[in-house]
Amino acid sequence: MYITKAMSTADAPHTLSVADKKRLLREMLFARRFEGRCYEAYVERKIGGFLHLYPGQEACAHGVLEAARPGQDYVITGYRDHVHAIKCGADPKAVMAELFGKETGVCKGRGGSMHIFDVEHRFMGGYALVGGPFPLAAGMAKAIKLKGGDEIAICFLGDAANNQGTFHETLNMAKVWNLPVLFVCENNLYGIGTRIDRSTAVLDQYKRAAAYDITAQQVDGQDIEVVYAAARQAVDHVRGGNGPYFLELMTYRYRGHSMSDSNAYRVKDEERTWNKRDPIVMLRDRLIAAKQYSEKEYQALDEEIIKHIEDDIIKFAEESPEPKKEELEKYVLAENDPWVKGKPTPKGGTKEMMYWEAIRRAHDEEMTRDPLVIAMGEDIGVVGGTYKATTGLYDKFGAERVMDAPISENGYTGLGIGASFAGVRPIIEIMSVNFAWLALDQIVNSAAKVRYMSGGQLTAPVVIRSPGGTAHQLGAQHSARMEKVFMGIAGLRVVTPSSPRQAYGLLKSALRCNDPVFINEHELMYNMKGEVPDGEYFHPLEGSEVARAGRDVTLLCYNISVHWCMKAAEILSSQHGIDAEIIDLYALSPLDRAGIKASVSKTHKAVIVEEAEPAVGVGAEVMAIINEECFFELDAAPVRVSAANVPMPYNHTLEKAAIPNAQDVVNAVLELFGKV
Ligand SMILES: Cc1ncc(C[n+]2csc(CCOP(=O)(O)OP(=O)(O)O)c2C)c(N)n1
Ligand SMILES: [Mg+2]
Repeated sequence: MYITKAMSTADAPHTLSVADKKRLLREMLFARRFEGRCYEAYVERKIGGFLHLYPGQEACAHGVLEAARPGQDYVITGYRDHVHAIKCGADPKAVMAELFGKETGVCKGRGGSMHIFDVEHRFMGGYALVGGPFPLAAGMAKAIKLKGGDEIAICFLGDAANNQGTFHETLNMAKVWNLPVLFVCENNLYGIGTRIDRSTAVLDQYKRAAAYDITAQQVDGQDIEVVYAAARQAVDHVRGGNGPYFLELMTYRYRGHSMSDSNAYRVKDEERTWNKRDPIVMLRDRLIAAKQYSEKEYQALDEEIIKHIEDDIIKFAEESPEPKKEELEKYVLAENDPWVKGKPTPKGGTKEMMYWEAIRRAHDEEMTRDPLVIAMGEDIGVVGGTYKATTGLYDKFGAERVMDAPISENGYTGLGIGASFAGVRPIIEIMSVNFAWLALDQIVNSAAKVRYMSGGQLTAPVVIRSPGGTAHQLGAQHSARMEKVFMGIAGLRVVTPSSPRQAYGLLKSALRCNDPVFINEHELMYNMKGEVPDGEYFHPLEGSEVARAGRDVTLLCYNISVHWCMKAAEILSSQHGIDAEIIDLYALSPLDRAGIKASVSKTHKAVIVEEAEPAVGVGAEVMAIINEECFFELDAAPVRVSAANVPMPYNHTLEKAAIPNAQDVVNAVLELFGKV
């Protein structure tokens, strides 16, 4: 049995009025019955998937949010989220309809129990990945700070979430950047069936926060008056500009972790002890003892709530329509976003500049235009970026907008995504794409999915830039080409500039567009020179460019491989009389089906050139499109020129052998023409 010693009352002067206590009793009892009815609906198979219920913990959400400004403060939680959403102002009918998977649900049936969103009431979502909301909350706090508002961000999570890296990364950033964020740890002593003393070295969670020099307190989470008093202190601290606060609430869940959990791992004594500390019973009995309430009133209230849930809420959910199958793909990306098409090239001259200078210029122009555009990443501020792309911006825009991030890729990427939820436009630089593996949870599960799972309520308009590719003998862990990973993620746009003009124009459009955009740059291209329009230029985020018109064969390529193909085309033309057309696939997601089809249908032959390994890659995807769109136009089977399927070797000769070059492209074309 594990029972915490922390049953202290907060030493704060804040108290609830009798009227407030009665209202909170009603709200908590409603939550208990609502969740109980969810349980039954699940057994009846009206609700599917994972269902995590809240009985036992009601005083946590209600006590904290009572002390805050629900509907104005930004609130985010894990998957045990129904009650928090309702306390923020979500309509219980729409929450139940969501659980039933209906079109009238808060997220139009796209989210479900673990992903309740009600952005109108600033309930910014429930997230299923344990620890995921930490940096998102800090990001919303960053947005509040930048805009000068007096809201705060509140992050509710469980005890087990504190063992995730995001906990440590976020607490560090929240402290360093003095962010208005309140972390509420609902310590119910378990992460599924693993009791805290079997998984966690430091049992008192508030001590872990204190290690980051964050003000922290641990109180009894079963007593709503205690929770309220402590939360008032915490909220006042955060709203007062004193930085983050960590509030640990000792609590217990009365049901299994989720519906599939039989709860067999818990000791009866422990359950009995905590059952005696039921937050609803404690408040009710206290009111009755003070003669402010009667048993009869309570019975009547309970009956009224049960009837309301049945007659109004369940009925609404039952009778609501299902989402339409034809709308399956709605909410993946922003609809009709004008910036996707870019803008025509401006009239006037051009200027030669390097790739890094073009990126820097886009940052500078956009940050000058909009004070809510910020840049963040490792070494981008004082140093000006590993590849110089943010040179001078720190001096010009200051540390609040050009943020030197700690080495916490998942953390600061999540923080940028969270900031984008609340109106900020972050440009996140990940120093090398190899480090983006660490940020995949936030890119994939937060940025790319949030529009869909919220039924179109919330979007993450962030730009994430990062160089990939093989440079000079950087070895296996610094030579990744990850574009194929990103282009497989629904809800994320992927572009990859092959020239300074594209680097400038794609960043400008990406920043204005309402979708998350990953910009895949290349380590070897930052010093490449090219002409960039003098006027503001917005490159389309979809489509492809004919980099060289030709008759005989289509070379499909992107980023650095466009340059190999240009060289190869010269050789093919001058030495072999073959006129190659080069299609620059600067947009990798979505890929330009029409552009690929048009060129291959004209030349009847295709070679796809990629720097990455062939498996599950850009070439494989383009081949599938050729198959689907113009199989009968082909004179020969399409060919891929790809890297070897090896972790990149250090040795220079081996490295060269692993990566394709212009001659490999020439050879592939000659083979296709039967000339070798
Ligand atoms: C990243 C990740 N790892 C594992 C899981 C599986 N999982 C779901 S809930 C959970 C326990 C979390 O416990 P805690 O944070 O204490 O919250 P509680 O469920 O007690 O409210 C685990 C391991 C997950 N959803 N996400
Ligand atoms: Mg827990």
